[in-house]
Amino acid sequence: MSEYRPDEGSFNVGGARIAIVVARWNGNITENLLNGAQRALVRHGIAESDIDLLRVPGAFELPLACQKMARTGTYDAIIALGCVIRGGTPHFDYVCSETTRGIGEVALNENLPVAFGLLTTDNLEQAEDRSGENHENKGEEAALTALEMISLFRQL
Ligand code: INI
Repeated sequence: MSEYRPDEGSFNVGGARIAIVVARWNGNITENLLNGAQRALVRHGIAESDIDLLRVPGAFELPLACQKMARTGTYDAIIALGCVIRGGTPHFDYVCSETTRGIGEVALNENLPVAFGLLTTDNLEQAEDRSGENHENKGEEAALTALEMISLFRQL
């Protein structure tokens, strides 16, 4: 059970343009994260025509793709979605840590909200639990976080 719910009531996001970058690895999970993110954006009044989607091979490719999207200067926020499931090798740790570091770096370097929607789980069951059609969906959570950050920065 998630301990955090974004403040859903009061977003100032009219006209916002958002890029979603989604990894194809574990695609059955990441497509559900994408559905969750799109649901949340549309529910908060973001026009479908203001949401652009870019698919990349795996989580490791997310940071560079987010950076490319940021540098178009088109978007108010970017949402990065991926899923890394722990296997028997250290590969999991390398992919997770580099993806996490890279996404954080893009946000700071590009001065843009980049929401971190990377599921990192021990097994498929945990990944399914966090990508279903409910408020535990981490894609939805990432989208709400992006909206909150856009809204917050408009107040500054
Ligand atoms: N990429 C993922 O998105 N999830 C994974 O679980 C995963 N595992 O387990 O290896 C994964 N690896 C691929 C990686 O993200 C890159 O696409 C690849 O290394 C090529 O750069």
